[in-house]
Amino acid sequence: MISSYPQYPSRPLIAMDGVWKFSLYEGKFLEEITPDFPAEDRMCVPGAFDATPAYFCRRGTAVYRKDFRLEQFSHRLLVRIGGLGLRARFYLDGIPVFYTALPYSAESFELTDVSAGVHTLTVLVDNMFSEEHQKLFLPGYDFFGFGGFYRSLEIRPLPPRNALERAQIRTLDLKTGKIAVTLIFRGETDPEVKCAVRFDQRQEATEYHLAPVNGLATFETTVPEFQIWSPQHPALHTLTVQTGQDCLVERFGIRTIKAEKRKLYLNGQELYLKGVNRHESHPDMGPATTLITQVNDLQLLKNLQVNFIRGCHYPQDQRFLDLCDELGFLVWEESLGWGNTQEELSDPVFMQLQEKQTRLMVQNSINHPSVIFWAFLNEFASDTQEGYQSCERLVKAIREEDNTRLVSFACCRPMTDFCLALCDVLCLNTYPGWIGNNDCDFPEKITAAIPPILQRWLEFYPADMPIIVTEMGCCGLYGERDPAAAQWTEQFQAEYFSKVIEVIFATPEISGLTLWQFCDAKSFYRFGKRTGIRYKPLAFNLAGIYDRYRRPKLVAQTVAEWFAQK
Ligand code: ADA
Repeated sequence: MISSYPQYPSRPLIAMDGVWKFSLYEGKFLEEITPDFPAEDRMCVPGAFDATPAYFCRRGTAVYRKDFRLEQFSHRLLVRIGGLGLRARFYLDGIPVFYTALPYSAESFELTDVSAGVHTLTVLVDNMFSEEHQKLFLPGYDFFGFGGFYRSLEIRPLPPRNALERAQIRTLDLKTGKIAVTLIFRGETDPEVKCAVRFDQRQEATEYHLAPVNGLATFETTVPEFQIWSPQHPALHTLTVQTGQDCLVERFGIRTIKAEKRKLYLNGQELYLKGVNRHESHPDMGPATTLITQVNDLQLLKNLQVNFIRGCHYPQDQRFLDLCDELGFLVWEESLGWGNTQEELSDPVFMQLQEKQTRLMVQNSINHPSVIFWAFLNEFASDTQEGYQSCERLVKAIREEDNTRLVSFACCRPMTDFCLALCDVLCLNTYPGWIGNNDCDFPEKITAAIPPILQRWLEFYPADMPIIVTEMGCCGLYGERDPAAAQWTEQFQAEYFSKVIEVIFATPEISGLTLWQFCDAKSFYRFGKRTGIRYKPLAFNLAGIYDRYRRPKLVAQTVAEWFAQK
């Protein structure tokens, strides 16, 4: 996309971001609207229409329309979608060309034989919940299901043959800088394709004569004057591939990640994860956060002394991952899901879409050194047979796409789960004294209550896998301060976080802690999937260390102090 890797410098950009014609047909499904419906208002792309004042929280199908001009006939145009929700159908000059029901996923499709002149792209974007049509974003997930273009949209011409789609780069050897490169071509290829490969700013190129099989060609090489990527030294390299008519620039880092016994190792060195969960969410923009918000958030995360971000609970924006690569954050990326039940998991369409979006996520983010975990289905029914089958299927799909990262999911059923054994790391969510297990009276007994929980985990789970706490935290209302630390005040929250961090840090068998959560994030309005109205006051999950506008609560100082010590 315009501001993220991979880049295609030889393909002129037809910019589709900006202001589009727009109308919302409230309460209507996409199937009830045709592309000739009027679009009389205006809306921004990227942008979530239901975060804007005029369409706030409204659901239906929006007509988005924009013209673009082609100077000359094009055999192939590639449309790249950065991510949208909840589903959409694209029309070129009134003809349907693409459909997606994968919220947050980066996808692309081709337009063929497009004449010179002005063309109209119409997109019907539907944010209705529907058992039939929207399988992946279910009503009452504890984050809001927004409508619109969450991320950029762009069109570029493709060469007729030998179009370079991606180069997947995997570290083979840290000592020599040896890497494996898989070139992925899009569409037809010649039996032999000549490629010039360059690293970084170098002029000198190595020429390869590749014979793609099913659009794939691989080679191994070493990166000249390579540097190893780490959070302390986030060194990045670029790989430029040039064919007769096309050019692709990928950015990557050389690093390894491994789980062994109870430990994690980054580049062979023991790693402790000090993390937070982060939703892509802002009150004024919903998930269509600007680059400014993303940079600001990363500044705040640096201040918190965080080295790890769990991108909950959907595929991340490529621009955000680029920034994490540059700034040295480690990232957990997961596909879209939340508390999915036995019934949902046994729906073949749900699982087929799960697999599709999970594979796409891996393919899209494969070159980010920041991403060390692939994950899926937050808190699914991992103590059921359906859960086991789903987990097996997704783990297999991920490993087929990429076997160089850790695979797991965040589990909230620590003592009954039987799926984590299929993964690389035991990732557990628990909120002692806050959600569910109210086996302790907060705050007096919390310090004593956590060690037995951890002890039970350690006994239950095999010693050959690391354990991380993927969620722990509690709510605090920004601005509410109380000398006696009443529940829901900032003091209460700070006290809770301090106690849980202290205990987790003191448990040497635990390899990381990901606090719930970075900032308050918009949630369901009137009801929830498994939690009632009273759990999400003001339709926000209020467990943020910062409030929804990123104003620090007292806990921010607490976290920064603890994390600085570790
Ligand atoms: C769960 C879930 C989070 C959030 C949290 C809460 O553990 O994984 O997404 O909803 O509960 O605050 O209720």
